Amino acid sequence: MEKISKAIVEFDIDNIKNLVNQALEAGIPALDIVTKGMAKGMEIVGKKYEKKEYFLAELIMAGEVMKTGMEVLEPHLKATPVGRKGVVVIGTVKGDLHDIGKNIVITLLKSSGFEVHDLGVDVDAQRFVEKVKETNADILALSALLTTTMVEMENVIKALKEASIRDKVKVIVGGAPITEEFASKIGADAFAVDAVQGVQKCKEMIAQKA
Ligand code: B1M
Repeated sequence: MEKISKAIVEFDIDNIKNLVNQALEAGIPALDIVTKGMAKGMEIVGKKYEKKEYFLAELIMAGEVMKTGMEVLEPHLKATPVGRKGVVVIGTVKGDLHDIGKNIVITLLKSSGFEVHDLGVDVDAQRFVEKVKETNADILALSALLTTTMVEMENVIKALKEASIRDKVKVIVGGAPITEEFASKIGADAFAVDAVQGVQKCKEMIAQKA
């Protein structure tokens, strides 16, 4: 796992698939490889960026290495979904281009039986509203990684209210700068610290709706 984390920190894109396969062969669960291996590497990259040891180019390279590793892991994260749990619309809010965490959330939601509509990154409030209406979604999941874009989540909730559909859809928010306090301040229904908790909270919200 240390080697995997190091491969992210040192942008070893040529080796990441091998290392991930080795970890799988050693019996390490795919989800642990994501959370205890690759995500740990990303945390180190983030710290190096804060200390100005790394710059934007390094963030991009680390992101590419993580995505390459995820290509190997995704099929292993996909369990056979049992039944249809509910419909989720998900996206990264306006102004924000981070999608690695969101994509992990999507993989786990799908493998738990949710029908997921991914709007991608840099999604404006109106687009979320349109997609929720179009799909009759049970849950709207918003992701933000920047302190400058997390405020956009509140605008999405306002837009849902303006469209008179706030009571028809549960809203869950996640991403590194998001806290429980922030979620309740902006009127979200739930907050998730990571992808596993995100899926758990989505299941709970569907159970409450039923
Ligand atoms: Co960016 N970046 N970045 N970056 N980047 C951070 C977020 C930063 C914390 C780095 C740092 O300074 N330490 C910092 C934000 C500071 C702040 O706002 N306080 C930052 C910055 C400043 C920037 C730029 C402004 C840099 C610049 O241009 N000068 C720029 C902004 C671009 C923009 O968005 N407009 C930028 C750009 C980028 C890249 C594009 C190069 C790249 C992203 C590539 C991509 O996503 N395709 C990138 C990366 C890779 C990072 C770091 C290093 C890693 C993010 C990541 O993928 N983590 C990041 C540092 C860090 O987070 N430590 C950083 C791994 C991932 C698995 O975790 O995304 O947190 P995470 O997702 C988790 C949970 O948060 C949660 O579950 C996920 C899985 O467990 N979760 C949800 C997320 N969404 C959820 C939704 C849910 C539930 C749970 O709903 C149900």
